[in-house]
Amino acid sequence: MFTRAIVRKPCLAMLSGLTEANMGLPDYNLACAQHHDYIRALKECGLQVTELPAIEDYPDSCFVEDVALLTRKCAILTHPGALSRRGEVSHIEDAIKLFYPNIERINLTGHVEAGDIMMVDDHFYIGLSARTNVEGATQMIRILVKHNLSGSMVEMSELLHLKTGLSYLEKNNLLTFGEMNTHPDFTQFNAIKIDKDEDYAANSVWINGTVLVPKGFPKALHAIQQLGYKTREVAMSEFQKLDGGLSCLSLRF
Ligand code: CIR
Repeated sequence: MFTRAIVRKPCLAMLSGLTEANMGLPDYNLACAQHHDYIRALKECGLQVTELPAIEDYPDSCFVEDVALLTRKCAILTHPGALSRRGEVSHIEDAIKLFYPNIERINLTGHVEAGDIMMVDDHFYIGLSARTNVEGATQMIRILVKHNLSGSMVEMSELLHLKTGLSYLEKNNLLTFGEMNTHPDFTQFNAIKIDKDEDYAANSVWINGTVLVPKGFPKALHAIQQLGYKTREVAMSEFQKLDGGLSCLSLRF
């Protein structure tokens, strides 16, 4: 179960955020309204939400998930592969230290963005992407093991982040898309394959029995409901334009 979440308000500079989506520029006011509803959804799932202010210096700073990994036992600050995002780390540290007295960190030779990390109980799957390298993943696994957790590296070649194409919904259920549909590391799970025309919904988030699903993907929504989950749709169009999924907008712990 999760009890808390940390989010950061989108900044106006999000219009120059990193993206390969080719979906046009986000509408800032609509993004703020969607972010507000996202926070409401987290609260509906029973979470106490810490809302951090916007930071104009970092266009992608609302995607807080990438700059830290928060586990049951420790917090680990990452070292993002994207140069423009590295300065976000010290800002999230200020918020995290209120909840985790001892904070671990990935040091400079390694790159990790936690959008590449999927938690399954006490095990952490770490995708090797353009943003997370072997050195970063090796450091991450070393830290996890020190805290009696475990980690493994996942080869990938097509997705931005591991969780762009993968979401663990507990009870052995896994949403998969694209290269993750047949990935050998995940054959033990009950895979729910997301169709290509709804790929964005492969990033959905389980919180305390409810699954947050991006709005506008009816087949994915139905498939998740068929598994017996309560669902809550959240409009995400403005964040999708920046390659940002539902999970990226919060740290849940
Ligand atoms: C980026 O490219 O870094 C941001 N525009 C989107 C980050 C999305 N984060 C995630 O998937 N965990």
